[in-house]
Amino acid sequence: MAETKKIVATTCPFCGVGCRLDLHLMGNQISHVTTPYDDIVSRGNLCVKGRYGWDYIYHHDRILTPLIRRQAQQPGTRKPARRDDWREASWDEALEVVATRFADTVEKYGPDATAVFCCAKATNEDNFALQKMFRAVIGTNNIDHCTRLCHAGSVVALQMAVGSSAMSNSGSDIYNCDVAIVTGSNTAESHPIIALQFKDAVMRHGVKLIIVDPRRVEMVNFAALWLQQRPGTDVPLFSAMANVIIQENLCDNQFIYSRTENFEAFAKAVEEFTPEMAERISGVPAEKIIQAARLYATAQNGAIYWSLGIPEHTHGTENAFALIHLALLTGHIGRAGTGLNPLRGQNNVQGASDAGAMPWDYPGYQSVLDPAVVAKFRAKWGNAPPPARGLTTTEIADAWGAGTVKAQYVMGENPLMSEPNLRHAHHAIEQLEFLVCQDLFINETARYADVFLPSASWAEKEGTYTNTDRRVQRVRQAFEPQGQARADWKIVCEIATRLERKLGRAQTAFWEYAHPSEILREMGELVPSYAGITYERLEQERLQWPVPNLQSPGTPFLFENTFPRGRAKFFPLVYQPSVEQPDASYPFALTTGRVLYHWHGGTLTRHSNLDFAAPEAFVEINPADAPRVPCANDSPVRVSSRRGSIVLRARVTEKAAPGVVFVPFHYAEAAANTLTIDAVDPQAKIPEYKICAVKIEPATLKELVAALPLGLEQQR
Ligand SMILES: Nc1nc2c(c(=O)[nH]1)N[C@H]1C(S)=C(S)[C@@H](COP(=O)(O)OP(=O)(O)OC[C@H]3O[C@@H](n4cnc5c(=O)[nH]c(N)nc54)[C@H](O)[C@@H]3O)O[C@H]1N2
Ligand SMILES: Nc1nc2c(c(=O)[nH]1)N[C@H]1C(S)=C(S)[C@@H](COP(=O)(O)OP(=O)(O)OC[C@H]3O[C@@H](n4cnc5c(=O)[nH]c(N)nc54)[C@H](O)[C@@H]3O)O[C@H]1N2
Ligand code: SF4
Ligand SMILES: [Mo]
Repeated sequence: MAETKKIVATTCPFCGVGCRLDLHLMGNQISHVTTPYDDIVSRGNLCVKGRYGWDYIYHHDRILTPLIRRQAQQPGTRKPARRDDWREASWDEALEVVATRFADTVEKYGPDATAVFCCAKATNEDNFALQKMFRAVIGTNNIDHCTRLCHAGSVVALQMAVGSSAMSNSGSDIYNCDVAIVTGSNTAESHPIIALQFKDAVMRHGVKLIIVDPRRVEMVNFAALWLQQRPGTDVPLFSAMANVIIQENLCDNQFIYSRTENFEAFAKAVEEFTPEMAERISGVPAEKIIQAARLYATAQNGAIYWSLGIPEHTHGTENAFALIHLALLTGHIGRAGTGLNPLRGQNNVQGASDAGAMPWDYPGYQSVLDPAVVAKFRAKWGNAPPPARGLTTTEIADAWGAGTVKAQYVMGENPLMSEPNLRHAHHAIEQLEFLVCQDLFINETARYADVFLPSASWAEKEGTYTNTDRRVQRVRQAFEPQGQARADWKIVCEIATRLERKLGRAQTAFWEYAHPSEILREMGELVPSYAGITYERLEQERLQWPVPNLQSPGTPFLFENTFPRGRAKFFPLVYQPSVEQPDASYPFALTTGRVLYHWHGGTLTRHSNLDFAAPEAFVEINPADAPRVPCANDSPVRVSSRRGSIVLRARVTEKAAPGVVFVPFHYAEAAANTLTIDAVDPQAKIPEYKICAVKIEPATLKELVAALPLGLEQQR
């Protein structure tokens, strides 16, 4: 019988741009993927990941049966498993083990001896259910996800300065502005379809881009002005722009007077940040800083877009403040074509945060410290933890090592590739008493697990993602889960029910959802900005929150008349250098990040055809620096920091600034996080991924090959 052909409209599972994907199906097989020309997000274009990168869902390494470790693991001697160390189990047995071990931990040590990593790749509904289980059934706020490793500095600064942490405008809003600052963003590789719109806006609509980035990223080719600063010097650089704007009276005084507070203290503090002082620290010529300040301040509509070059520092929160100040000084906020726009990374990191996958907030950024909020959630769910902040991702990993968190639940994250200073992270995870991982693959972290629960992929389940524009979009099931895989929210609800019974909790929290639309409805009842979002509406509309009621058309840009905290607030800043600076022993600054073809720890893309396009790790080094190693293009080198070393190939390129080398963190066999430092921003708790000190020495081909076979293969 001929297979039936059909097309299912869904949302891309990779990045926060959130392009629509039309899956062309032959039975259970996706034959190819397209996107409509009139789609509001993709506008007819997809990058290589959305177009071709989804084939990992059919990879033979995918786990489609629950697994249990044959041998019990003891704290302190927990070892990564090989294939033979697992046995297949029924769902009933695996779920029972997980519920029993968590219930035992809670009874023996209390709820805060458990913790959960939620998943910015899973749906709003998956994450809402998971954080609800930990709050309502277990009773802890030890709930976090990769947002901590990502835009945490931006989130904290925006919350403090304006009272809302999401992007104020949209990616495609670039067409409405005349000048945009784009900083700390390798947009062309990390948000490719937004980058395409930026390029189009430059080439056909006369938009001027001010690119501020230490690397010669592709967007520099489209820049009216490129400021190439030393990593870690954004506070003096952007504060000097503020200084110029005030000195030359390019401020919007009416806006400052009517909508902000603390301007005087800020203006005083910014006096010392002269362009000359910023030049000395950042290496950017004072003249260029002045030019950039004038260009942005005198624009009709000026926008700021940024990504991880800003928050991933020990002073990431201050970096974000320095950008926020520019918008507050000039009044470039609250209109189309303006705003403060942290480009969010994962397909659903905005949604997972909205859904409460965070230790300091219930769903909808309602503080865990507010007794009224706690009472509201307790009334709805029958139980809630006492008003105290839980641990963040980075603190949870430390608590494994300290033995205070004993049972860990990981849904779709890979801390043993994504955390900084991996040697420390490996040591910490060995101390756990119980670890359950729920994923599509046995990634580097799941190799340490006691129980593995196989999740359905995005193509096999229903739900919603919220993209970087705050746009809530449907994920639609194209075919039934393969093997015994189950949707994340279903797995969570099963465990929650069992846990309620074991812990003798009143069975008030309702876990019998028939469909994820019921979970979103519950979220809407608790989160005002989601109140008007329903699956029925999402069939017709692509709503951007806040959507306060069923009549609201959504909100394309925020802060038109007021800020959630009333007046926006200026924060006087001082310059603090990065924790680890290059010196005689470790003479290069290392910055880490992404390439177009790969995704984070590589679990997805290294199981995809995309791996053929970028199969090998590399370190980018400037041609002027290569003789210092010495190395030639493609020759093997050893990169070492005070924490570890890796062997990989040199890529000699002008994309790297002199003195600054770049390593992508996608490759297990040369994991960049072996090198990075685990110092964190004291306010946001985000690690300093964007600068540490390294040395580089020639290595042999033999040493390069010794790092193989690939980390992913070692498990066989
Ligand atoms: N292909 C691909 N795309 C992705 C991802 C992926 O893994 N692969 N991940 C997604 C996720 S979760 C995220 S959060 C985003 C991240 O998106 P990006 O932040 O664009 O990604 P990075 O590669 O980390 O790039 C950081 C940028 O900051 C610059 N930078 C380094 N140090 C500094 C500094 O001190 N100051 C400033 N101003 N800039 C600096 C770097 O040169 C680089 O251009 O990408 C998303 N998109
Ligand atoms: N050196 C360095 N380190 C970094 C960064 C950096 O710039 N430099 N960036 C940081 C940033 S911004 C981020 S966001 C983190 C990312 O860090 P992580 O979130 O730990 O990394 P991912 O590789 O995206 O892990 C996602 C996992 O989810 C699984 N998965 C995918 N879809 C689903 C699903 O629907 N359900 C379930 N249950 N699982 C699923 C995948 O198989 C994979 O194992 O890394 C951080 N680490
Ligand atoms: S830009 Fe992002 S959302 Fe769009 S196709 Fe590429 S990875 Fe997917
Ligand atoms: Mo991220």
